[in-house]
Amino acid sequence: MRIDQSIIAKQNEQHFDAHQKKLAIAAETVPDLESVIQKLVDFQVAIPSWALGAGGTRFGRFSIGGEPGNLEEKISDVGLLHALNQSSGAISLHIPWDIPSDPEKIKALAAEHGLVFDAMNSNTFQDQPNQKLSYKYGSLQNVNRAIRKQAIDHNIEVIEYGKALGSNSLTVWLSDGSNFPGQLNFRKAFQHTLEGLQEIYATLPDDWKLFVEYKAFEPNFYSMTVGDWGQSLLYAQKLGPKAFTLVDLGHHLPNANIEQIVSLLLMEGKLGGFHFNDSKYGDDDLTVGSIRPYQLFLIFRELVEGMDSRGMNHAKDLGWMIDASHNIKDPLEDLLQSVEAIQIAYAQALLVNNAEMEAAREHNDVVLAQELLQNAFRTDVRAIVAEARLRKGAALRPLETYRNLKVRASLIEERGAVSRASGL
Ligand SMILES: [Mn+2]
Repeated sequence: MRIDQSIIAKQNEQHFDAHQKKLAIAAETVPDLESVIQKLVDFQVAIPSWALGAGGTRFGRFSIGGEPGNLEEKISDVGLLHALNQSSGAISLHIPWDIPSDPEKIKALAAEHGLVFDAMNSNTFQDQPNQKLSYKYGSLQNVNRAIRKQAIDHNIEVIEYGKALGSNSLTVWLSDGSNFPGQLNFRKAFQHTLEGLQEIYATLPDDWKLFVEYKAFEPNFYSMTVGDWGQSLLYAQKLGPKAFTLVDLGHHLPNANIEQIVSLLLMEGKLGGFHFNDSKYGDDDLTVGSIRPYQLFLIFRELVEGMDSRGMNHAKDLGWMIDASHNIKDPLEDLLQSVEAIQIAYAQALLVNNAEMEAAREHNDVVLAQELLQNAFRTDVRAIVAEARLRKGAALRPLETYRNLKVRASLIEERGAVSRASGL
């Protein structure tokens, strides 16, 4: 299924007058409206291939119907999102779930949908059919050199697939760690992992980046070998200038101050990419902005301020991606909600006046500093985000348009009610 731009334009007609009125109100409160709109026009968020089907928990999985069954269908689903919001112009692949049998053909198909390939993801957290050696006791940290070598070779293979598709980054997330005290020598586990990452890093093309993603717990519950931003930063610093830390919002212990982490990583030039989701407890992988929208705003505020202080390009210099899972929602609806939540937080963060904020801080005016943040957070920027979409030929109301066009029903018609996406 494809959505033609003329259909979207037709859907937009009925909302156009109401939109203009809301935008005029927003224009009165936002001094630099055009610049905010332009930044939103430029901003793209990558969609992971594994978020397009229903996700499961340890207890069960409930198919949504019409899920993409192969890489071509996954690309087509991201194409649908991109047609609706013109802000999801990249797809992130996971190997071996998404091995492209004919990279040139896959690249051409993605281009037809206006998509490029974001970071490639390797997988050494589960055993594949016909795999020689098991990752039961870890991959790069493993005490067995042959197992480490297998994991290294896999990552190098993922880089090769990425090169063929025009990607330029590799995200390594390791489930390595231990479940019980005494199981691991922490220093040996770290050293083995570092040596493995060094071998992978050595094969990276010049214009590539290596993202080291950390996670506090799960699947291991006593220790994780890349457990927090300090460990990730340590690896990234030892690896070299092409290695960066990747922050996944769900990968922290409860109540961690993620905005402070982001600020310091940016200061060190070591923040590489971002995985958006939301959570109440742990790695819940819920819709972005559904639980803690103020935290999301505070993170974006540090991102914007930190990138500006280093003269970075908001749209290009960091990897922006959603990493979520959908147990009970239509994944495409969930992703439309997530992209919108990201754009809203980004737009609100752009409204904070840095000079006023710094002046308030210099005077220890705690109250004013808080007011400046909350005034921005409490500004309704939805019409501004919609205007950015409109200028790109996207839907004023993506979710409503998706429902009006009965996209899920068409996908079920096309692929069947029991189709199941590969992945998590
Ligand atoms: Mn992630």
